[in-house]
Amino acid sequence: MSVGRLVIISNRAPSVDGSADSGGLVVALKDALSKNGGLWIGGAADQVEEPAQTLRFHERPDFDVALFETDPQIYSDYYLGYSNSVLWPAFHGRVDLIDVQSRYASAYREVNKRLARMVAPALRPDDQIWVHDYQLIPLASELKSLGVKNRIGFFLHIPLPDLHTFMAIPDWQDVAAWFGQYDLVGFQTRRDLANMINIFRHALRGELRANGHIGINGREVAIGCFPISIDVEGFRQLAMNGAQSTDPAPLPRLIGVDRLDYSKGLPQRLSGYETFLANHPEYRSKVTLLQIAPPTRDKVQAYRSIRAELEHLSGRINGRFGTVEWTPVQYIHRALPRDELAVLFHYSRVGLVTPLFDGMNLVAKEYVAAQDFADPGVLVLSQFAGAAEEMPEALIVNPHDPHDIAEAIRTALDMPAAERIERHQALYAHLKVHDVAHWSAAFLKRLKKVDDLGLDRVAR
Ligand code: ADQ
Repeated sequence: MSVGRLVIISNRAPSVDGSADSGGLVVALKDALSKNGGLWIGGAADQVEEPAQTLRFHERPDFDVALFETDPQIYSDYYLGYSNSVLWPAFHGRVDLIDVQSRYASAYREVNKRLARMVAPALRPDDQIWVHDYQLIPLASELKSLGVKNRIGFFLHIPLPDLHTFMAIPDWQDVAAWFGQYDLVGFQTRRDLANMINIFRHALRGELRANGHIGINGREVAIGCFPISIDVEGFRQLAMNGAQSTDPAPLPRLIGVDRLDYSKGLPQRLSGYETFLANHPEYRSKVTLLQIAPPTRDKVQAYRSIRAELEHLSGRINGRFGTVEWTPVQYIHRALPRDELAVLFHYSRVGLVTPLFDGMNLVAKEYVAAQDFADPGVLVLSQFAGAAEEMPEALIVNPHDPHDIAEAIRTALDMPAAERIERHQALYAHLKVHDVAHWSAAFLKRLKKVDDLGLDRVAR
């Protein structure tokens, strides 16, 4: 059968005029969307007191964008509340940070239900639907209850925790059942995939089939691992072009670039750097750590706390080791343009990517893409970043152990050029093939296969 339009649904839509398309997901999906007159449905940037009851359509030359509006209070309970104060901490293994409020759970269900009511009339029978991320897990269930028959795929950008952590979510069986309503559920890693199988088994008596599908109550759910990536060539070009007109860093530099989020292990990273300076006095005044961490979700208490903790820690390290001429930690808390980031990565001797738990972590891939082939820097990568499954040639660390981080920093700084080149070549060779276009093509191919299989079943 012919493939119809691709319909992407996500919490935030791309800009309606294409002006802010540099984000990875838009770049990744642009080609697939423009091929068959695609549609991207997502939340409007601003909430309004009297939201429209239908989608607002905008035509772009490459694909259409349809926005949905939400009331500010409901949006806050859905987005900051259930999505980012229940699901985000639970899925990142921080059950201590879950903030259970019944109005959060009902807003989450309500937004998904409303969205489904707006989306259903806009669909055509041969549309392929691809829903993104944890804000929209119930959407397939809501669409199907409205009679939508299209195949629906889902991709989870964040990690899926183990069964017992998942069970800390109130009504966790409902969340598992929502996943079970998709035709294809995609994850970043084999780790997440194994957790899904276990959760399906316990919550829904799911049975793993030989073809990798899970049988749930007489229907089949395909699951798969599709590690997301970046526009490798594009990012490399940014770095190389920028480097031509920029000077290298005056001292060997360590770099960290993260949204300010407790999952990113920033205090642990700074402790690791502090341990490194304490244990290796010969490096004092010889290196700097540049940490770029723009605040996000700062209406949520846990995010305000992490910011205060980081400011305290960087101040302490600078106070303890700094001199009139040398500042050990430079801490910038705002976003930088991508071309500036690319050059900063290019001229940094060590990339520090040490999350406590992360779906993938694109910074790890950007750092590798931005390196000079002849004199590359070294990636220090947490064993808990999804990226660690694909990047074994990085120096893999336990982000909870400051001594492990400290020793990896020393190893990276002392590493001979031949070893740096060898490790980088292996990392880059993998990355070049497994870029973001590879990711979206793999997911869509699998969704199409599920679609074809499903139609076969009906035909027989
Ligand atoms: P994030 O948690 O946002 O994404 P990440 O994968 O690292 O994490 O992506 C962050 C992006 O924002 C990168 O492209 C990075 O360069 C950029 N960025 C970070 N700090 C910046 C700054 N100061 N200025 C400018 N840009 C900055 C979620 C999941 C991840 C998963 C992605 C994609 O949490 O695990 O890899 O989605 O699926």
